[in-house]
Amino acid sequence: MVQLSGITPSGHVQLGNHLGATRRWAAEGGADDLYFVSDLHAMTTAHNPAKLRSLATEQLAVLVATGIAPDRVFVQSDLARDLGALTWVLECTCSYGEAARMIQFKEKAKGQAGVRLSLLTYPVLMAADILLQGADEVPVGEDQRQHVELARTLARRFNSTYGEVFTVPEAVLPPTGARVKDLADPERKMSKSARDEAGVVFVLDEPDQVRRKIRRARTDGGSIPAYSPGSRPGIANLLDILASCTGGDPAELAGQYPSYGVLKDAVADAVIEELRPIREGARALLTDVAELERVRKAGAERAADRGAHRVSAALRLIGAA
Ligand code: AQP
Repeated sequence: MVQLSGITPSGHVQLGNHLGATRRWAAEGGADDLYFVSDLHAMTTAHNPAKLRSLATEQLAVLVATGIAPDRVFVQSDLARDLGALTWVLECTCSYGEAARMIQFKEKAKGQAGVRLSLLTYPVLMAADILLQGADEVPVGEDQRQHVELARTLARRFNSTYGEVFTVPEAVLPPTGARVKDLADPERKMSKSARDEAGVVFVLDEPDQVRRKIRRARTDGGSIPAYSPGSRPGIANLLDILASCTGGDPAELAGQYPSYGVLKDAVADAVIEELRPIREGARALLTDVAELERVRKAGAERAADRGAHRVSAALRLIGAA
């Protein structure tokens, strides 16, 4: 059983990515599961090439430092040729209407001038990501379910029209993990690409930066911490983060702190300790260029080997190569 999950280098890895996803990938992922840095997906809207390249490298280092086995990780663009070929095959298997129906496309394209064609077609690239690796399961939130459905449709259609090549993947719900909110605006989720970074703790932030951001976190009325996500989302977010880092229960933890200040210090300590090994490991890897390059190359080769026969079979059956 192969599960495939990705992280997009649309910004630096943040605490929510870590507590909600990547930490779990490292701790609970099956031996055959695959993880990738989806840098091609970060090109569907305006982007800076040099920044994107450096973010992709950084994310690879963070995933490995988090504890994901290096042979389970790869960078998407290292497979660009195979993915490009497979995307074309799948685009020739997909109707325009099917792509244009994607809710994510409609939402992201709304009000945007000069919408990139890739914003319309990226679900087909996502199908290629999944089908190339022969993934059985794709853990995704509600917003990406429709895209996995499209991958299923295209796999079935290709198999029945041209010949059996693809595993038909299934969307599975990821285990419910922490949903970390922005510290400055706790109604929104914490995001790598947030315009204002004041409320976002990045995994590679230095300890004093982490502490500063947590000390400035928005709190709600009242002075004694209580766990009430509906009416006091700021404090609830801090308690959720603390619980996620220390393993406690947020409602019970609330009673242990006499003031916001004491709670914030405890949250800062816990987050700094949680992120320390990742920051140190990733920084070490990022300075060891040869080692990081070796890990990257090995991951790319393994991922390419896993998929090569599917690309050549698909091209041959559809009438090319
Ligand atoms: N705040 C969060 N709390 C818990 N989990 C989160 N994830 C993201 N933010 C939080 C999970 O991280 C994984 C990788 O995310 P992604 O790169 O696929 O894209 P995303 O969900 O859109 O993440 P961001 O940080 O919010 O990026 P931008 O700013 O580009 O939109 C996913 O499993 C995601 O659920």
